[in-house]
Amino acid sequence: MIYFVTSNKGKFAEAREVFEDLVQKNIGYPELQANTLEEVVAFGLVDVTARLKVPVIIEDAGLFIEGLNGFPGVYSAYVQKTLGNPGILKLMEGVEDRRAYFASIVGYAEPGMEPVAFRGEVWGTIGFEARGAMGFGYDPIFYLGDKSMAQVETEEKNKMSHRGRSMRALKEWLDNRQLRRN
Ligand code: ITT
Repeated sequence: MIYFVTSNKGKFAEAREVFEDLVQKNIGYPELQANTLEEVVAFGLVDVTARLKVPVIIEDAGLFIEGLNGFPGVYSAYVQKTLGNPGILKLMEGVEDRRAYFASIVGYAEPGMEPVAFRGEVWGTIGFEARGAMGFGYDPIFYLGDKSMAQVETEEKNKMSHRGRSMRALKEWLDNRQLRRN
């Protein structure tokens, strides 16, 4: 069994499709004001592993918009809460380069081992309007082709998403370690 320390139900539902034995723990951890998602995860894991003496996952994600020089990036959670998707669409008015990517860093640790981290990314574009009611956060304004990520089922989102990729990379690492031990 692995604990996923997160407050975000959407994240948990997606990760749960990759790891069947996952349990959500909404116990919080200090989010460092850092320049990279990797630093946030490394710092968070130190706190979480000090409290939970079991295998744990934490994950930090962000949306990076080319035409806004990578904004909201590490501020994605704060910006989603304050400006929201309407605010981002407004900021994008007149911005020509609408390419954007989501990044996800998943960190894993268990007692007696050095933590490991894996990155996943997906490129798309910021649409001109919000569409769809699935997913969460920035999904309604993030498009892959002519569909937003809020217009596809979790299973389909996972196939190409930043989180699907980072979680599968971790899963592969854990499976390979198991094979090496056998
Ligand atoms: P934690 O408790 O796990 O930290 P969180 O919701 O604060 O949950 P993040 O800091 O990693 O998660 O997320 C940054 C923001 O980006 C947040 O507002 C999310 O809603 C949004 N976000 C993350 N992953 C997303 C995804 O797959 N699709 C759309 N928005 C996403």
